[in-house]
Amino acid sequence: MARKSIAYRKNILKYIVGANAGHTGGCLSCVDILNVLYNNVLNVSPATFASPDRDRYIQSKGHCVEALFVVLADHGFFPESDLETLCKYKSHYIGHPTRKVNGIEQNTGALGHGLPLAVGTAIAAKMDKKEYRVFTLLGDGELPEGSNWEAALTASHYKLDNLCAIIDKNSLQITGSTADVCNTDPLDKKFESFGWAVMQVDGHDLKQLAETFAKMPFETGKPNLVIAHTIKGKGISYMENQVKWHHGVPNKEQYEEAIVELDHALALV
Ligand SMILES: Cc1ncc(C[n+]2csc(CCOP(=O)(O)OP(=O)(O)O)c2C)c(N)n1
Repeated sequence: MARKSIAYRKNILKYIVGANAGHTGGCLSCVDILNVLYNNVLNVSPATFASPDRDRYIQSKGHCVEALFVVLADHGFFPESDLETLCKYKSHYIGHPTRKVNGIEQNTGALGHGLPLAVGTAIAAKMDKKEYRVFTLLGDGELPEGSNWEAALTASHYKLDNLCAIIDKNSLQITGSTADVCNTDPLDKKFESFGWAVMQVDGHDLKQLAETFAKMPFETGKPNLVIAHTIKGKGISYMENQVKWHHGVPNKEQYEEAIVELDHALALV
């Protein structure tokens, strides 16, 4: 799994550089979470994607679709070579999730939509007496959107313990730190007061992430929140915690330097 995370990081950079567009920092902060979800938690595969019993994953921080594309390609939802068309004319592989791409559950990208969609899907599971679970990944910078808080209230009202929201808490958003742009801390206390069961993890610790998801439901009858503490740009020293890499694209030298760093990390696994 650790080797996969590094391979995913290399591919994220490769395809963002090929497209000359993408959300590099936020992809690198959430890719370990996606690794654990797709390789350890979700019962989704190309063969089961049409099944009504599949787990649902909705990526609310849709701008980081490149991380999701790379993981879906690894799982055979489409040939990896499709990603060479990323952000090219007439390609379905655009800069945000669209259901035109196999494996994508919901169109997202306008922040604040993933959690409401996930709540509706989790209510549907309860009404249909289905066992599937619904996961959604949010950025900490999208939490000022009011729709999140309506959804949070609704999730506890309907006792959606089949729902798991994950906040990729890298503490940066598009123009600065989340605390400066619109502070939403303390997230644990806010969600607890909305009736959620909250766990906090190191969002780059694959074992901790897997153990946390295995504990679902954290409390019977309560929606689950995982606050994943992460580093924007994780894995590339010159990108880490730098707001300019929110949608920065590495030039040739920077790309080569990043690959050297990742190959070095691979040799240590
Ligand atoms: C409704 C809406 N407003 C504004 C934007 C523009 N936007 C794109 S990414 C972003 C910052 C998001 O921050 P965060 O969710 O923390 O992303 P991460 O740091 O994880 O990449 C913003 C404001 C948007 N996509 N949707």
